Amino acid sequence: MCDNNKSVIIIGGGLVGALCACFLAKRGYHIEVYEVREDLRKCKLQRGRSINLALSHRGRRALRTVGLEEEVLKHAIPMKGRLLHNLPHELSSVPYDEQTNQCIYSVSRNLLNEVLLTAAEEYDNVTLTFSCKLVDANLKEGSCVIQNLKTNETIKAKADLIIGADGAYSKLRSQMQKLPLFQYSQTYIEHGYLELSISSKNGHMMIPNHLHIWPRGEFMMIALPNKDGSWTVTLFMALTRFKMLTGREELLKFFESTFPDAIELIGEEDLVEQFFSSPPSHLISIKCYPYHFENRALIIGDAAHAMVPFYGQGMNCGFQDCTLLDQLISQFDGNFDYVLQEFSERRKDDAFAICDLAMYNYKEMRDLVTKPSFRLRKALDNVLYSLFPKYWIPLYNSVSFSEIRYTECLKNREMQNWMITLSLIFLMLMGLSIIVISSWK
Ligand code: FAD
Ligand code: EGU
Repeated sequence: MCDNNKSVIIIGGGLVGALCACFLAKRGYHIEVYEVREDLRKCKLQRGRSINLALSHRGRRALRTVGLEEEVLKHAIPMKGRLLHNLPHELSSVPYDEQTNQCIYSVSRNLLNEVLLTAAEEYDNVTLTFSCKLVDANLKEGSCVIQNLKTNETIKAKADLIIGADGAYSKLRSQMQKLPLFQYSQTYIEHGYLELSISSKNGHMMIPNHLHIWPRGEFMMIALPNKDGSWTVTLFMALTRFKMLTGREELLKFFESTFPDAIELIGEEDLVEQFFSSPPSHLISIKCYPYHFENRALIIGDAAHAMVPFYGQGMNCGFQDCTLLDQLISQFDGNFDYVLQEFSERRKDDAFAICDLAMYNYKEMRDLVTKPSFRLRKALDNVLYSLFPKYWIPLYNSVSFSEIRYTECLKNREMQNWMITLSLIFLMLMGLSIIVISSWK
């Protein structure tokens, strides 16, 4: 470990905050992490957002760099393809990558968070403080006001750098929003989500090692496997539609017509119980810029770029923030003046691109999944990919299985669209000339 006298405060001991602590601890910075919740390793309550997540290439790279990939993958379940539940009662499997058998992994959010916190705590130069909330920050001074929720005391903490990894509703970002020239935009989408579960008792009815999808246009369900044989199902639906399902009868009627096979999987009683036990959650997409203030403050993860979950990239992208930050610290020899500025410059377009891609997918999913033209495109993508694996990489593939910058993934996609359009025009002209020539004769 190198000797480094600089101090860093990280706000938020969630996935990205805890990982960032590991990255910076390796470099010898003195780190204090403040997390508003209790230590989740001590209170085994499950609450909040998605119980499991899809981990892919970008996230794995970051974990590998801090030496945690193996440990995490031990507890993860590989998903080698999607399994579509189409109506009526038709299942089809669509592998992620037939060429190289790459897969994504289903990991428990809590387990991942535990592994990261424990790894961070193992460094002498890291202290984790729970039940402590950032309530105010003075960016110019590099100080923050932290409230201990147990004792109600507030303290003022100072550091060379304050990193906000405090999620989509970031308090540190709200301080940055007061600065001149700070750009900010947020969108709530019409859809909300609700988590249901398929017990380990029923889990055997699900084809293993897949991400299960029930695509229905206006509605969608996704299920990811858990280590104990159970599955976590996420139902996405317009919030207004959730409101319409007020009683047992309506709910079961809705499921019978929309997700008939899911009733048996979840279990009728469990479905009713789970559905009404908690309100649906909303989904927000946030873009902002810049991510830093002078050499004093930086926001990363959802605090910097919250996205809708329809690409499975939120955490992966946040983990990639840590990789980038680490690379920039190397490149600029730990000079935060350059590191932070460069971070904002380098990350902006990519963060905006993945937010756009995720939002685009939200829209696409609703009307395209069931359309033949969409399937045709998917099939075409795969044929071309198998013919030219280096040159024709389908979009989801470059997003989930490469570290190609998100902006490049998007550009690639646009280029591919052009090539398809041009080929179609070419084919039509060929066809036309054949008709013209043959009628001429
Ligand atoms: P968070 O996980 O929100 O953590 C922020 C932390 O900061 C929390 O622990 C919070 O308690 C703490 N905090 C907040 N305010 C304060 C404060 N004032 N003071 C102190 N602490 C504070 N991503 C994927 O990569 N793959 C997926 O499959 C996937 N699926 C998803 C499904 C759904 C339904 C949703 C909603 C999201 C999904 N995501 C997925 C996105 C992923 O959940 C987020 O991108 C990720 O959790 C971001 O991590 P974070 O650490 O930046 O923020
Ligand atoms: C949504 C909610 C399937 C976890 C996008 C695929 C997601 C995840 C897809 C959630 C879909 C949608 C991709 C991955 C992943 C697919 C992807 C979406 C994980 C284009 C826990 N999405 N998700 N695309 O290809 O690239 O399988 O809650 F249904 S992983 Cl919406 Cl790869």
